[in-house]
Amino acid sequence: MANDAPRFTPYTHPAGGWGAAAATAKVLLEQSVLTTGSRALLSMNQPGGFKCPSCAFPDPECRKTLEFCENGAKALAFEATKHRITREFFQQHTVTELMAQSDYWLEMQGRLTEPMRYDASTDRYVPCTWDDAFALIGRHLKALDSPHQAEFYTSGRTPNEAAFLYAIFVRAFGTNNFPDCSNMCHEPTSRGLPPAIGVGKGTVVMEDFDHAEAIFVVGQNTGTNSPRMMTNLVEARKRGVPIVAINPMPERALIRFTAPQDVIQMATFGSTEIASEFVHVRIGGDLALFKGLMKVLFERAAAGEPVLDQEFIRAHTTGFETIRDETLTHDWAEIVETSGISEAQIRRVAEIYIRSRATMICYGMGLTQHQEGSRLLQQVVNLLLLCGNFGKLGAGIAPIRGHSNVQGDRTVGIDEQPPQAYLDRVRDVFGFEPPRAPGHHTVAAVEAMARGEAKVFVGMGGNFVRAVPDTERSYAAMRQLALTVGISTKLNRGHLVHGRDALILPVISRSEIIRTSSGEQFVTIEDSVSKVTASRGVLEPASPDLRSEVEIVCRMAMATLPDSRIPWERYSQDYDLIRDKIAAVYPDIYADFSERIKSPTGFHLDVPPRRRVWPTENGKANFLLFPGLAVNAAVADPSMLRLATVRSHDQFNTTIYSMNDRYRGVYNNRMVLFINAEDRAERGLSDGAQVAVETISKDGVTRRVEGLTVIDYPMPRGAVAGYYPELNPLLPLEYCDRISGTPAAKSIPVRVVAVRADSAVGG
Ligand SMILES: Nc1nc2c(c(=O)[nH]1)N[C@H]1C(S)=C(S)[C@@H](COP(=O)(O)OP(=O)(O)OC[C@H]3O[C@@H](n4cnc5c(=O)[nH]c(N)nc54)[C@H](O)[C@@H]3O)O[C@H]1N2
Ligand SMILES: Nc1nc2c(c(=O)[nH]1)N[C@H]1C(S)=C(S)[C@@H](COP(=O)(O)OP(=O)(O)OC[C@H]3O[C@@H](n4cnc5c(=O)[nH]c(N)nc54)[C@H](O)[C@@H]3O)O[C@H]1N2
Ligand SMILES: [Mo]
Repeated sequence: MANDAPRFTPYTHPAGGWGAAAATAKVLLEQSVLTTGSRALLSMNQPGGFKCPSCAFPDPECRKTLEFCENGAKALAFEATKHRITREFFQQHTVTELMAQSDYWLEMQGRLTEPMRYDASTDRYVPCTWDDAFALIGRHLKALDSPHQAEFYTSGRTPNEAAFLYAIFVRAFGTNNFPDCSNMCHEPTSRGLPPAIGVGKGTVVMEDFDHAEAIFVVGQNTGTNSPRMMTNLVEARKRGVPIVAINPMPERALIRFTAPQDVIQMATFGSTEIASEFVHVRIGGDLALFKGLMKVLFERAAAGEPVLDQEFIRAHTTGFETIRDETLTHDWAEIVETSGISEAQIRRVAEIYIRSRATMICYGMGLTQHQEGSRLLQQVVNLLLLCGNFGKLGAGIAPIRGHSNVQGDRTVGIDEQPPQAYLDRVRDVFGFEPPRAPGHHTVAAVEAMARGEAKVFVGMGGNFVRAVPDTERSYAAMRQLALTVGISTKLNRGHLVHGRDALILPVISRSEIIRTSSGEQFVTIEDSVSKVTASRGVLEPASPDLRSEVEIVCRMAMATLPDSRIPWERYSQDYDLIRDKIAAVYPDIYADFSERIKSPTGFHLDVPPRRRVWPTENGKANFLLFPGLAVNAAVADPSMLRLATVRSHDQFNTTIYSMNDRYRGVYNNRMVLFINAEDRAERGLSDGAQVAVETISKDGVTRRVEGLTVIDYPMPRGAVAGYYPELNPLLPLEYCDRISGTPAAKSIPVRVVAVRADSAVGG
């Protein structure tokens, strides 16, 4: 499917409902998996079955219904597809030819079936044995001058057992170079929250949704990216709980949503109004909004109203006066101008917050992907602390994670800045001295490749080159490498932008059975609310020549570290042995892992702030000052617009399921730019005009994407949006949050350039 002329038809139905049911059936049919797929769906997220490979939203503790959503079903259908990529496929297409195909086309070719090695003489991937593949990896890694010349990427589908051993292997090899997808995603959560509350994770569990008296959903497109959370929001609305949605895009599902499993509501075409307040914030305007809310609280407290939880603040926190005094320096005009929200609405939202005795704040990429994402999240904590919204039922902070095991991978060691205590445990348990210096995160890894320092890239899942910023520079950097290894289920761009040597290693997916000499194995994952559950695939592997991620890690280790005393071979056969080692390295949270995982509904890892215990340096929860109202550097250019790169309803990150974005009313084409009609008219453009977009930056590099169609959309003034990954060429590598290294993908300063004579150039 190519990009045809885009069609824009506003979606007037509630999100979810029959539209979602129809879309689910259609995709199962298209991937020819109606029977296997439907059978597998019955096991998805059920005790004894496998965890949905899509998002990290938790399962309900006691819901009896089928537990999947339209997009989970899509993820499964595309994983369980009947289509296969064979050696004949690679024989028919050179890599250069494949490079000319779209991401969508590559995905549609189906599952990878056997290991392949790049052959430069024919520009083709050719079959190779697993033994040869591991030998090649071992040879390259052993030939490096320093272990720091290798980068070991992880994407968040990799289960705990594989990630834990990968972390041990790479540290035994000698580096902490662990770029991972989290570095582009919730890293501000992992780095920003610890100084404030002592943990870099969310503090809520599923049960809290049933007790919250107000729920904030900030910078998250729930209906598309965490659809199962919609059930919680619908239930909360039915209890009369106010929901405050804060977003520059009026996302359909946050306005009206019908739960596809709610049969009565579907039969009567009813729907639930979701947001009681939709706050149409400007891109990056959240800081000003939060300060406005806090200002209302401080003003009313000063007037004698009991709006703050003084006792909690006294007993548990530090820094209150500092943030109060700074907040009060901002006047309303400044707050309203920066946030784009009227004082009246800010006061209304503050009223909701004040009345609620238990508030949850959920957030996604709309808050993390800014230049000061980490410090912005600390302001969310400030707001929660003011009313004691930690350590009580229904309250807390809820980062809604992306990949299904991205949180778990970090917990078990995928961390370029590992805590020294973890390294000590690794030394004691495994008997080697791990490297102590911090390694590379994603942006640093690309920089090391570009400088020619990094030589080897191993990708445990994911699609690194497509996910990272600055596409052109990143492609060039990858192409300089000596070896690239893609450990994957599906063909993607990452296999085509490769090093001098390159391998594609196909893996058994989440929904498939893993058999070893010790019998069928299961793996575990940790969801967004720190709950660990077992995942056991039910389908036959897509090909007999696939290997599990655990086995691939073990065999890379054996090929690279022949003298290692770690029993890699035994781990690859018996995953209980790996879980015993996880328990040994993390006695505080994973004690008795093998026993506890027998519970069909899993178990929660301890999150101390839930008990009002703060593992910070001073043992307190800390109000942290972030002066001013700006989360992104100012740009002195009157033509500047802020661009947010977002997901459509029909994609999973770099995997494109179709060219449509149903809830936003866009069909046939992803090369669109959502723009406010006034911003558009001011630039002399007509609705539907063809434009190019250019990044405004001082580094002398021209970053430009052509072939975009402008679409009038209810965006705030000065804000535009378009799709990731097509717009990644516009995002400069250095344009990231300093604390976490997370690229500021939601706030790229751009200008729009008309490309047709009939529409004048806008600045
Ligand atoms: N079906 C599906 N599910 C997924 C994924 C997928 O691609 N497809 N990806 C998974 C992954 S890895 C992740 S991280 C999550 C991502 O899930 P989301 O966090 O929902 O990700 P995005 O689509 O990037 O969009 C975030 C939202 O932020 C808003 N936004 C943009 N700028 C701002 C701002 O300045 N302030 C505020 N308040 N909002 C802003 C956008 O309008 C958009 O609604 O979903 C996970 N689940
Ligand atoms: N501009 C911009 N850039 C962004 C973002 C944005 O919002 N805007 N979002 C960022 C975010 S939040 C994230 S998380 C990253 C995502 O970055 P990645 O996680 O690197 O990308 P994905 O598209 O999720 O990776 C898809 C590939 O994973 C492989 N795969 C699928 N399932 C499995 C499995 O079970 N095992 C293994 N080994 N491989 C598997 C398949 O081969 C598939 O092609 O992108 C980031 N980049
Ligand atoms: Mo993500």
